[in-house]
Amino acid sequence: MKRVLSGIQPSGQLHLGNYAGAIRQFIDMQVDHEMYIFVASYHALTSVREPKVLKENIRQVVIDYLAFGLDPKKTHLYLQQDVPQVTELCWLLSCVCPKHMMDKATSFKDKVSKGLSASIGLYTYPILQAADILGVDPDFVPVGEDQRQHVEITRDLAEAFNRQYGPVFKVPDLKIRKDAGLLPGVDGQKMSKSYNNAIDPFMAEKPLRKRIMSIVTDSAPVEEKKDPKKCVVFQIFQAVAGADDPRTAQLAERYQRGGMGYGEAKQALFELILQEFAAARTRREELSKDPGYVDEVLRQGAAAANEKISAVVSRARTAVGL
Ligand code: AQP
Repeated sequence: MKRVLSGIQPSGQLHLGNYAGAIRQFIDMQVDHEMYIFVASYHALTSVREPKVLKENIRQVVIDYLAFGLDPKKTHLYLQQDVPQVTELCWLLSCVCPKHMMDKATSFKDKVSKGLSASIGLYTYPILQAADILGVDPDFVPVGEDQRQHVEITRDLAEAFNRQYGPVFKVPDLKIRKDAGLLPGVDGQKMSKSYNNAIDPFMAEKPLRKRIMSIVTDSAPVEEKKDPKKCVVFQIFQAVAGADDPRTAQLAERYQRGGMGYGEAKQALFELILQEFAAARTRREELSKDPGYVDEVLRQGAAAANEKISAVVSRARTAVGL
């Protein structure tokens, strides 16, 4: 069975971009892959400086993973801090990482330009990510489009290490859903936990509707024919329903025909989200009341991940002469 590794930072509430770009792939792949999915808590230290907030975020990401449909019988779910050998692996990889490899990473510049502090942790973040990935010898890394460059850096680092020390790391393949580009947020920029533009499908109905009604649109009048591909409301609808879903084709047709205002499209998106995530919303409430179950899932997930990473770190230590 092919193995899969991916993670999400607990840097805020998960959103439809995380779902469309990453989590939906995890749910599809867990059917016939060996899955390692984690909460990237060390990574979140590059942006979250409030310990209480970080703790709550970490717990919420686990609950949300489970609510969205990750099944602990098929997926090893764990917290990054419960697998601390990733930091040793990160160091071993840092020592074969040329500085220019980090200089070219665009996410550092993007995040600093959006106000994050330019820490060394943020700068070398892709090396820790490479350690997370290479630590479990995965075949595939499913991520959203914005993570493409980071997974390519992981591949480059694995190859650099293998060139120097012999074949220690398996070089994994990137997996990006063909129909999922980068999902825009309510302001039309990349939907992101930290840009205050995200749609959280677990919001209470009233604020959820308000959020959806705030999505930016152009000022085209109701009667005008519209290009669905240029509209953020449609892009989000398509990401939730799926590109091949008849509801997506129907809405596209309404745009193209004219006679539909953006308010109507937003209402359709609101109803779609409530419908698509009804079961997840109920599950999330139940999980919030069962901390013992969540703890046990994490304990078992960490045990499985630690077993894998111990073997990889041991291989890497021997290779470098430690
Ligand atoms: N807008 C998006 N469209 C498609 N995929 C997305 N992902 C994130 N935003 C979108 C995918 O979700 C996974 C989680 O990523 P992460 O938490 O490690 O970091 P990120 O990509 O930086 O996510 P955010 O929400 O933007 O977090 P912050 O605000 O903390 O930077 C990844 O697979 C990502 O591709």
